Amino acid sequence: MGLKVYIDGTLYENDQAKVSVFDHGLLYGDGVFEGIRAYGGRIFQLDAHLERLYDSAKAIALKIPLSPEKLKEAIRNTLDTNGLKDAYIRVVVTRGVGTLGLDPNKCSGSSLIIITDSITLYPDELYEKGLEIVTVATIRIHPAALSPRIKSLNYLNNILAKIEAINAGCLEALMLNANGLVAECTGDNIFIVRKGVIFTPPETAGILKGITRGVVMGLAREEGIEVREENLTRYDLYTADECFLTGTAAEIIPVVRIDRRQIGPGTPGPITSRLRKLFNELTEKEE
Ligand code: PXG
Repeated sequence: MGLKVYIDGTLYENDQAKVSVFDHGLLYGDGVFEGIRAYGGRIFQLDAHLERLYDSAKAIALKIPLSPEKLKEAIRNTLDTNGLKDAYIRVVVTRGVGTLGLDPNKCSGSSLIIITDSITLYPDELYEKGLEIVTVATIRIHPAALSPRIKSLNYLNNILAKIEAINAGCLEALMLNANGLVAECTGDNIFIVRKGVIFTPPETAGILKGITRGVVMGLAREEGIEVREENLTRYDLYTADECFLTGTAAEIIPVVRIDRRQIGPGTPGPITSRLRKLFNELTEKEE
């Protein structure tokens, strides 16, 4: 028996977990989602993920059919039914079944899906050796067009960037914003270290406000390391001592080459390694 998938209150066998072709999530990418991890049965940063999910939904005038408390129960129950301890949880809310036409008011009501599975974004060895990324021509979508703060089902902007990166022989893309400033990667936030200070682009650079980003900023500050949210250009990246990415799937991964230029000594830096250790310790204890 495969893993069970929750759809609108019912747990279905994997191969029976289906939605309508008239769901606006499929037809228009009209919906929102979250990617969450569980470590040893503990769901990491659940409240922060749910807050972002409800905010994403609110931003697109989408009603989530359950209260945050009931949604938490449904997530917990799906995870337990599948007997998963270390897992990746995908919560998806779609606009629901509607007519052919954009009008969300013609949809019968939103649908809630919970998938629990595993995820590996990058090969293990890259966490030791470091990742190579490349700046792509696809800019991050302008916040006035569609706010990157919304974790929507429409990921084409990021997918186009990912395709460019892969075509350039890299696993991840660096995306700039419409002003040419550093925004983020396709599924991760970016950080650099320069002279012992950590820098990361501010929300106003047009990024997803990553949960891992927030956790890592907190860990660094607890360690007495200064963290600044400042606009960055590629100059700042090229001249950095260290660079790393953060995300639920990637956790913390060192970056050692950007646009074929070596960053620092070309090996993961000491602050990156320290933060990775602290992050792992946190996931081993935090609910
Ligand atoms: N930026 C973007 C555009 C993202 O999609 C992050 C930053 C990091 O945010 P968190 O909150 O995860 O620290 C994300 C998150 C996947 C996958 O399937 C992608 C993400 C999360 C989980 C899975 O590739 N992206």
